[in-house]
Amino acid sequence: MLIRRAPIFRSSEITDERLYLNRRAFIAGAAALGGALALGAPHDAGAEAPLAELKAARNPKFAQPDPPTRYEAATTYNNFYEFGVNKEDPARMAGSLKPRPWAVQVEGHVGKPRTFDIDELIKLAPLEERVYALRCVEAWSMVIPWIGFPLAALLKRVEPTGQAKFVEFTTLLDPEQFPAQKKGLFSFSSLEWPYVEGLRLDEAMHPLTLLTVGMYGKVLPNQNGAPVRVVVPWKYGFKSAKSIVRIRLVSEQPKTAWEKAAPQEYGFYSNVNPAVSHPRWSQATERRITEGRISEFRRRDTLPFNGYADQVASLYSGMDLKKYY
Ligand SMILES: Nc1nc2c(c(=O)[nH]1)N[C@H]1C(S)=C(S)[C@@H](COP(=O)(O)O)O[C@H]1N2
Ligand SMILES: [Mo]
Repeated sequence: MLIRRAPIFRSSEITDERLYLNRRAFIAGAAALGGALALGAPHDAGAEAPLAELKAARNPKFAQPDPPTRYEAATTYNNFYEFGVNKEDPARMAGSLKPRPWAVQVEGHVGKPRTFDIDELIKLAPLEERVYALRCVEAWSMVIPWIGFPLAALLKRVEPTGQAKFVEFTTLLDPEQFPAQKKGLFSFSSLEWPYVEGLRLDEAMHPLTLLTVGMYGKVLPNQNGAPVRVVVPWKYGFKSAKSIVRIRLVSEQPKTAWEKAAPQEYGFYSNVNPAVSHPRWSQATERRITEGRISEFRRRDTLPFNGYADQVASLYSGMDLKKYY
């Protein structure tokens, strides 16, 4: 019999962001008065280095009714388990990640396998800015101006063969850069490393699926997945793998890190679906973390496919989305 790991996302994590951001606001206020360092605010010098600007024209086809999430929230309230399981860990710890030099291997069932240096990869197609909502499985969401180009542009370049049915994404494995990958550092078991995610080929080729290299007019902060990640806006956030080193076209459905950890909780498809609850909490509503004060986070109804149903529902016609969660 398989020994099932304990579920990793704790139910407490789905309600604690108010408290968390209140503490941030308190620290920021204290800093204005007398210096955060004197108060022992957690900061890692490496994560504070100014980021290079990355300009891209906004694509007006991808807009959101809500204003963007404050940059401060989008870069200090993160899930990136390679840096630890707490929301503040990535911003605090991400200075150890070195996003240059960086190579991305694109391989598998393709006519032209190739390794791209990150600086060539960025130039493969025109960069554009798209405002997408990203809905975390923990029932919060953010509105972020991402910068990138459709993943399809990269995939077409390597010429997928008829055997390619799925695309597998693999995050860097390097305990020197990702402290939580060090064995024995944590008393509980987290995910199996490296982080692996996957999409069906048609999902990966869909024009909404963005190969992402920046946000808010800058290159990606380390804690958001530098130097390159995907953003798949109609799926729960964990499908959007960060700090990718390998993209492999395969014939079988990849085994993802979250499925291995808790298959009853995190399915392969993970399309945002208010009608299908997570076993431990509802997915019917979410808190959208926007620009407002903490007290203004609005709970809103979660939309099927996170509001992108018009564009993607047809990918799943005839499929039982309760079964393929
Ligand atoms: N490699 C890796 N990618 C990851 C994660 C992770 O822990 N490791 N967390 C995922 C989850 S759960 C979410 S919600 C998004 C968060 O992206 P953001 O921090 O840029 O908002 O990243 C996803 N990508
Ligand atoms: Mo998430």
